Amino acid sequence: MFMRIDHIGIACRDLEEKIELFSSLFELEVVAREINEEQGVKEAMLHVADGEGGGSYIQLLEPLSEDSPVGKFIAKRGEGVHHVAFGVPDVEGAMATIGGKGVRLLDERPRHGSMGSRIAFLHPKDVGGMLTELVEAAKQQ
Ligand code: MC0
Repeated sequence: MFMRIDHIGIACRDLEEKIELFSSLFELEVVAREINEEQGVKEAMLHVADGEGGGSYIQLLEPLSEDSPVGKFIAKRGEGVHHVAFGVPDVEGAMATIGGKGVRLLDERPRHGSMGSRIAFLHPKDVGGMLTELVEAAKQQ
């Protein structure tokens, strides 16, 4: 079920500066930008590759406020890898399966994620210290 990495989320203080860094270092292109008020982030998706089930991306995240999840993370740990997101075909199914293994779900139901995806987070303390996101990519029209 957990068949691919959808994206790696990177917490950054200055989105434009880090877009410049990642696109010049790795020749990645920004394919989407969004402000997600519910998650408290301004973000950009940089395309890495396409694969079975969907693409993979570097996701750059700038907090909208200091008391948002990414704002608190930067204050505590500084900039860097914030979470790893697995692409899944059915996010409710994945939540039920992994919740059944005793992992705490941070979302009772899927929320809105990048590029029209549906997402849910797992508690980092139950996943070896890694904040984990489940992503059901938007269906291609
Ligand atoms: C916190 N902790 C982490 C962590 N954030 N561990 C690994 N990776 C992270 N990113 C650890 C802390 O160090 C602490 O451990 C413990 O978890 C509790 O953290 P806290 O700071 O006391 O508590 P909170 O209130 O900050 O909650 C942390 C929690 C929260 C992970 C539950 O940030 C959350 O619900 N995150 C899910 C939503 C999210 O992150 N949204 C932003 C990305 P110690 O040992 O010190 O007790 S939105 C996104 O990515 C969307 C746009 C998308 O992909 O489409």
